[in-house]
Amino acid sequence: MSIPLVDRAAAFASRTAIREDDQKYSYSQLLERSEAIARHLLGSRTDLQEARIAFLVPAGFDYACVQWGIWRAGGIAVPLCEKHPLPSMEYVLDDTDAELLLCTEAFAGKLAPLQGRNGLDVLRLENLGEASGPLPEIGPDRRAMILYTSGTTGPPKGVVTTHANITTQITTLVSSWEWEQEDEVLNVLPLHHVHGIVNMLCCALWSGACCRFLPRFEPDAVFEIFTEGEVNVFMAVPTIYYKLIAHYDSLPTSRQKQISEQLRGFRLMVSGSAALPVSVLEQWRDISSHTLLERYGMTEMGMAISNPYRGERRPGHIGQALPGVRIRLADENDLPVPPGEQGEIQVKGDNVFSEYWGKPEATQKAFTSDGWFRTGDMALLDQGSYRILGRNSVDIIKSGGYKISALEIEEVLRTHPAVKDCGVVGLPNVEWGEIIGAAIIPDGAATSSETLVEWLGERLPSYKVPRVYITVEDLPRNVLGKVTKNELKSLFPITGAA
Ligand code: MLC
Ligand code: AMP
Repeated sequence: MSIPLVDRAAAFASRTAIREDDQKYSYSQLLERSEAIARHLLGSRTDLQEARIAFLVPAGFDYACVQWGIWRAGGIAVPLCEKHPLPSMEYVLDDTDAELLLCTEAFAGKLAPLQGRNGLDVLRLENLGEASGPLPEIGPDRRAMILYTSGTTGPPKGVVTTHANITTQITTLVSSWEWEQEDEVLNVLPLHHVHGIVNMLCCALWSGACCRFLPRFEPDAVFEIFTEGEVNVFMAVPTIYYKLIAHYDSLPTSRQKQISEQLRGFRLMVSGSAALPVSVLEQWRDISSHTLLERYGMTEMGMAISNPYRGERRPGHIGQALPGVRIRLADENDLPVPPGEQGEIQVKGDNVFSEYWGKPEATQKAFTSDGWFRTGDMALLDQGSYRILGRNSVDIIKSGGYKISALEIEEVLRTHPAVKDCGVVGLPNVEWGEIIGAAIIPDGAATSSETLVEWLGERLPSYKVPRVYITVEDLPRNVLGKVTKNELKSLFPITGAA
């Protein structure tokens, strides 16, 4: 047994797999380089036996080679995010007990303090030596990847997916969205989440298509690439479409016409990871002549529900269950709700993850006694199409497509010497989905929001740093003493609600 995604690549040998800057890399190069990395990782071992290998490399050819190299050596790939400060990376490295952190020269300085931490080796990709020997056989149940996601309790949890899970997640999308060899997808998303990794990179590579990268999202650069005329597939979070629309509106009419003409020829444009405002869908339709295909997914299961590739895409709806994915709406007792009533989306299928790394209790709680995965998202089946109504926890925030735990931010904030207590909430915002707000009860003199932003930025990824601050004498609470978050939200100024 081996890894289907890798095995298929030989059939596409001379085709371009990855484009980055002005460089094109073929499937043969990807196979060769990932094999060399796998051999080096193995050294004198015959199989990494699910050792956790963390890596921080730019999105592009190196990323794909390292991911495949780890898989081919039998390890578990743990991608880190360059936007994360060291404490966030340390958390992941400690939690996974990673034996090695692979990085490129660009990140070596930042990561140097981690050398030797709990026996961790930090190694530069450029310094990998030559090695030889056979690669291990990898079965479908082998754990392949750990991605971190925020939950309602405690710090982020590592979502473990096996090769079988990932293969199912890929093949479902490849067939449903009719991926083709001739496709070229532009990938501007971070590569520590499924949207960028599975939906774009892996689906493109499965199909013999090309995945093109931009070092970071920048609207002008995206339009520049669009009008070169080679990209024909685009997928992004709603915030990115919002930003592209805002930029388009600022361009001269002649340039707008050029962009719109090019976009009309695209095969597919997808939005997901957060609710797509109907206003954004409509404005993008005016610009591109495309009705965005909105789909719904989660780190724990890849994509589960999607509007059709062919057929009516209903604005404000996420569509139908993808093939092979079973969906039900359930009440608080995990019983299916009567038709037409709202309930929690629960999911079964080979796409669903196997466990939270090292957290058997959290894993158990995530599933019902009869094996359905509890997503925590509330929905309604409305004339054959699911519509998301919200989440069953007010403490989960989605901002810019990132899932963020209010409780995690509160815990960090409370360690600031000038913060006696605090409450963190997500405030509706048409650009970001939600924008993070923090209500602070100061301990003595109030600290400026700039100081708090800077202080938090050293401890949390920037997308988890609250952008709006208010000072309060007390937090609204119910009779049990629990902070009433909806009431707390109403204390904030309006910040661009949809
Ligand atoms: C950044 N900024 C924010 C912010 N993030 N402001 C409010 N809320 C936020 N969440 C501000 C910064 O402070 C900065 O302000 C300015 O925006 C630019 O910051 P940046 O970091 O350079 O932002 P940018 O690169 O433009 O990022 C926007 C983005 C990014 C949309 C590209 O958020 C992103 O990549 N999101 C995608 C996340 C993702 O892949 N999610 C999928 C999860 S998987 P200033 O004032 O300093 O200029 C999943 C399952 C599924 O959900 O279904 O797919
Ligand atoms: P993550 O944990 O980052 O994978 O985020 C998964 C969450 O993103 C889901 O539980 C939903 O709350 C949200 N999500 C993904 N796609 C959509 C969508 N199309 N509409 C609304 N919410 C979405």
